Amino acid sequence: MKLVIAVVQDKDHRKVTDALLERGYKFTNIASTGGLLREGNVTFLIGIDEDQVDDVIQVIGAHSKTREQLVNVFPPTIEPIGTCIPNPVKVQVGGATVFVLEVQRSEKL
Ligand code: 2BA
Repeated sequence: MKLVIAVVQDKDHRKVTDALLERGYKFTNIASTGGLLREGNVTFLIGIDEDQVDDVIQVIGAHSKTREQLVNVFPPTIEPIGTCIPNPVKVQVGGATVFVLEVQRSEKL
């Protein structure tokens, strides 16, 4: 058995959820926050058989868009308070960040 962990942007999580449900996958959604942007995203935990991994990744990828977002980066020099102006920098976010882990044991008690 495998555990797919997929971090999906908030804007895409409904489409990913619907598509996974349509195909009969079981999963858990966890509300999460990106370390860099500190914006909400959704982490899917999907327990599946090994032969379903490629299909799950394809489904997630098909419903996760790449977007550009601006991040405020503060200059490295220490300025007196009030004069520190952040430089907005564009970063590409998504489609989805996916990890596939081996599951040693799974029980439903
Ligand atoms: P965030 O941490 O908010 O990152 C948003 C985007 O900022 C990332 O998009 C990436 O393009 C950029 N970024 C983040 N950290 C960076 C760094 N140290 N250097 C340069 N650029 C950086 P994605 O790669 O599509 O990631 C989207 C979200 O997926 C991330 O949100 C985070 O919540 C999660 N994620 C990405 N990589 C991860 C990892 N290795 N481990 C755990 N979570 C990860």
